[in-house]
Amino acid sequence: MGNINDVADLSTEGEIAVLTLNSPPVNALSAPVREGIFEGIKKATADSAVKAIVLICDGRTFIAGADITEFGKKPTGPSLFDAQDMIENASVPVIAAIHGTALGGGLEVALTCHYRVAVPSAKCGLPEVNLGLLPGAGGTQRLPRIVGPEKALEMVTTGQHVPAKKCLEMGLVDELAEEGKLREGAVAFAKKVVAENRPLKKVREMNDKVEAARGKPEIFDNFRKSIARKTRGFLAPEYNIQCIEAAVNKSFDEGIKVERDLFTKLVTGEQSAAQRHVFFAERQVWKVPGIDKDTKRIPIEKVGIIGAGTMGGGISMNFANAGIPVTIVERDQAPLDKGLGTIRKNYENTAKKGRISMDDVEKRTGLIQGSTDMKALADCDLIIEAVFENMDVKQDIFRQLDEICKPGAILATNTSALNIDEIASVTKRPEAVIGLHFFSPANVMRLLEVVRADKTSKEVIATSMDLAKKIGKIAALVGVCPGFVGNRILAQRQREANKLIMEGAMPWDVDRVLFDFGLPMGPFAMSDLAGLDLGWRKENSKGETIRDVLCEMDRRGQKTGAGFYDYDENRKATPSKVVEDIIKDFAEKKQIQRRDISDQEILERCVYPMINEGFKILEEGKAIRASDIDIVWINGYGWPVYRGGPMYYGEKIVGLDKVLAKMQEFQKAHGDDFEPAALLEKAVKEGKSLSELGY
Ligand code: T1G
Repeated sequence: MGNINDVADLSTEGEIAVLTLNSPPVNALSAPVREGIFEGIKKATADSAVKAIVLICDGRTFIAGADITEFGKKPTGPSLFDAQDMIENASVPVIAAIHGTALGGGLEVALTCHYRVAVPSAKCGLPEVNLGLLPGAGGTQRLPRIVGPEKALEMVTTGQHVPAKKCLEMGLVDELAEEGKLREGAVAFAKKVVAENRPLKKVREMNDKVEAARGKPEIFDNFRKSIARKTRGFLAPEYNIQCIEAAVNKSFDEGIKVERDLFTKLVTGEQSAAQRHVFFAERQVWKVPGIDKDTKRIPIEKVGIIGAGTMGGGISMNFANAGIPVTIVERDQAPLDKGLGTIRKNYENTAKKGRISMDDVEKRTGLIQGSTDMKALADCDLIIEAVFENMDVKQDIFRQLDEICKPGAILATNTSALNIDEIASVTKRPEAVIGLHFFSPANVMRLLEVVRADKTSKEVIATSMDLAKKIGKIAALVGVCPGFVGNRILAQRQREANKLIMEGAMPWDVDRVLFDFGLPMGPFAMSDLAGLDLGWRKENSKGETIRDVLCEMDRRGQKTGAGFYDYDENRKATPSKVVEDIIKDFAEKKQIQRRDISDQEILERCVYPMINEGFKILEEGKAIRASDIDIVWINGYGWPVYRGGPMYYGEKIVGLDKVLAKMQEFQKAHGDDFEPAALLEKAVKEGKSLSELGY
């Protein structure tokens, strides 16, 4: 029967037609793929010899959704709905043959097929919520009709990829084919459907499960409560819930109307645009100019960690989780035993939550060995130093590593602040030195800043980026500068937050504004959580800062029941009159005339200097692209993904002209802390975007 178009081929096996799509990388529902389905099904059903049709994909996966790159563009060719109607109303059974990931529009296409067959390794899901969307091609109306409203609520608000075996149990797929034999399995299933004259099972007509939930609003009320905390600020989860509610309380076609209306609101909205930016940014961040698949990689089969403290322990767990043996070195046995004990306790706690088995606990702790002898690191492929922040101590360790470690080993430091070029300069192999800046807790936080030093080789960079992916991190390649990218930008916000509470705001005002903006916690609540005395020494305290005064008063944060806030026995924070008086007193001593400060000014004073610093980082070449900075702040500092990241927010939501104007206004009023970056001025002057300027 031959080619339908460049991405769709129709063939037959006896009375079974096989429509094969092949549109790399993920058979997304681009215009040609939609046309291929529409014309392919049409042609197959027009042939009276065809008794059933198998829809299958070549390449690594079944259809992984709508083509996200087409959003916002004028659609061409048959719509997705046209293609789906062609399938659902076909005169013969259509069987979806699923491998890889049937996601979003891909699963929605499969749900218009009359039957679904999958290989055991396949997964199905409706992850549109992760793009600030909802399944807009009938998924919110068909899924609950198969899996029930409760499971549908969970799937559309988490975007989880459900393994095929579970899909079979839920009725989402009708049969599992042998792994690697999907086509054979699907054709055999199709022949069975024909032989047994099975009906054209239209999911849209399966109403039992939705009708059974009618008149039970508590299903939705309870569900809303259960996800309120983790979906704070997001629009899409609530809209997804409203669609499932419509599936229960309305007819199929009325439900489809609700779905279309809400989908249109989301796809044209600010949040989804930001989340789609982040989707592509998370894929761009791995691409390093000058490094490609031909760049040599150093095999990493054994890792060494120096320091069994909080960071060293957490870092070790990442490698053990990936099955890579780790040797942790500490100067003395006691801190080593303590560190290894903490690692085991962390694993046991995870097992108690049912996320891993006790067998996993034994396997992973079994991969982590301790030693008090640096020579134990001699045969490691990568050594990560994670001791306290002191240049002399770190340089001494790197001199030793230079002597002990085998040629070709990567010597990495977990420093979050010190100059890695200075650390590398004490070794005879600076090309092997790199920064691997993990975030605490290191076994949980997804972000890894990979810090290239002046002499770091491409092999070491390429190997480090690949390794980051292997241990489940998202890595951004950054340059050596104070605070690298994440902390350097954080310092801008911290500085302004401290100035604002002098000028008239209170710590709880600043925290409220940033919390409402979508950050997980404001700077002052964060300091109370971490402990105000982190790095503070009583003997050096001169009472020159609010923090000094609070620590001297033993208000050291949550752990002492008081810090910037007062805390009750449940650690619930309340604004503190004591702190209010201290701040007013401080301002008076510094002859600062306090004034009313609006929430808008608090937000702009805290956020715009962050964006401006991002511009400086780009112009200095300390980050490859603007979206990498967004990835750092979203994955390391809790910047709300529905605001795209600081650089996206500045350019696409606020507008660079407004950011620049405000920076200039603040510079006049508050000094050169607000001096605009040259690249920001250039972008506004030339009316160019960061990507047009090559960032
Ligand atoms: N559209 C366009 N490009 C896509 C794409 C998509 N849906 N999915 C992946 N790509 C590109 C990606 O940018 C990358 O490109 C390459 O494919 C490999 O991806 C109507 C509205 C499928 C699990 O949300 O989750 O359907 O960087 O690096 O790690 O209701 O991609 O190589 O140039 O991620 O193996 C819903 C999104 C869409 C699934 C594979 N679907 N994709 O992961 O590879 S909305 C999704 C993924 C929708 C309907 C609605 C993953 C993956 P490049 P990759 P991977």
